[in-house]
Amino acid sequence: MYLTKSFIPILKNIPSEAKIKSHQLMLRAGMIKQSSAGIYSWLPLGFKVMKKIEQIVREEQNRIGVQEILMPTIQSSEIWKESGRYEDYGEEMLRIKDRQNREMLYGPTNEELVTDIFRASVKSYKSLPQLLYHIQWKFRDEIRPRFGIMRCREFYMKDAYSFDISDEEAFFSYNKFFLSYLRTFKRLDLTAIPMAADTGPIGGNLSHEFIILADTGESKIFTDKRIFDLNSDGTKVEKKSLDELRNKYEKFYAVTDEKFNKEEFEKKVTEENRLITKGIEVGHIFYFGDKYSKPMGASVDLPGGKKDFVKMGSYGVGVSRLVGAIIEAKYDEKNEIMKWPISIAPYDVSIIPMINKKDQSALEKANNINKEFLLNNIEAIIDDTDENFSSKMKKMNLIGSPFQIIIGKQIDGDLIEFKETGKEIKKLKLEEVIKIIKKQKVQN
Ligand code: P5A
Repeated sequence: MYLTKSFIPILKNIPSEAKIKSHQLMLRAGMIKQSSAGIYSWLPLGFKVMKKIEQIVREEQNRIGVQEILMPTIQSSEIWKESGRYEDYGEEMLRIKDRQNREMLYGPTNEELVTDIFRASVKSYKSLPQLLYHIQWKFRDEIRPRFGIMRCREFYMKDAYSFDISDEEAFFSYNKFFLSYLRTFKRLDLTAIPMAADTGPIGGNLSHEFIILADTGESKIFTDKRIFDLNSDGTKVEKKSLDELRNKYEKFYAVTDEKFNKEEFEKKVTEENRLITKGIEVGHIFYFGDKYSKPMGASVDLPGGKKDFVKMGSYGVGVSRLVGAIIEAKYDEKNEIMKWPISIAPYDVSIIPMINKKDQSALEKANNINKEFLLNNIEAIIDDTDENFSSKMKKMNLIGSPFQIIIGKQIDGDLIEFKETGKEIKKLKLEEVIKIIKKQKVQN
């Protein structure tokens, strides 16, 4: 893709409304555009990143056997009245009336809707467990939307729901998601720590928030530093190994603000291991038993002829929030360089030919390199403007491809000036460059 043909409306100055670096960078790099308070359009660069994150989240859900569905954004108030949450949800819920004067709403979450889908067709314990997810826009009329897409009103969420026959089976499902989230965030090159958390309007009494450390985060956390040394790479999905995995994490004190207890913290964590800091919540899992299945009558026949309400949990990942969270974690503020992990980078490589009206030979070389890249499934953006070197580098550092190729006026045989963004230039042959990029793509 040529930069001159792309729709990447880069801004020279930092917009004054943006208070944190991810918001600033997303506006400057032309990734998003605000359409009204807390509501954004996603432009090509931002949309590409979000779609890649979505795909990784999807693959990891599929891997543990969750089935993808798609529920609508607009829901009827009836099911929310059945569960008792219609009033409880308060002003965060956007309520709408249709032309028949029926009360509708823009879904802030889908526990009721998925329970309604489940109860309509699942009648026997033999069909359990059921694990369903969708990736869909949500709307919460946040009182103070802020930090761009980090806390906005319309956002993109992956929400999954589990239905089990007993508490024990339901904990197995819960632990499967626990493991799956550790894997998902690792693939996104993030260290997300599960922290015991409050359940708020979703309900239940077992819940973990997955939090990445960031000074600009809104969640205050209290933890034992040693939790960061844990290797989360559990691969077996057996009950016992999953219990062990969760225990491994829960052995360390790690809680959010609402769960904090000073006495317990000081008793369990020695002074040198105490960490009180801030983080960004990128995922949140809940176990709430029959909170929805009971009032909504979602029961199944048990082996002995009796009936029981199914035990449910729900599991959320903030897909759109992750775009900002990854920027917060990866942006090098001092050098003004963004480096996306290759698994989600909008482009794998930026090609920067130095050209002017008279001499276009570097662009020709860029085109030839790009032909080889296309054959090797490597996606490049070519800066085909005739701006000077430093302004080209500034733009490309903002776009954040993991690799850059610089083609100067002096074209040096078949060697290419290649670098990992933010690192030293190396002179390599095209085959070697392709090898390096492909290797990183495979690893991720
Ligand atoms: C779990 C799935 C739920 O809604 N119901 C279905 C449960 N959980 S949650 O914690 O409230 O949200 C899940 C994740 O969504 C992201 N998120 C947001 N992202 C951007 N702007 C917002 N206003 C917003 N609210 C929630 C978070 O990443 C959260 O962990």
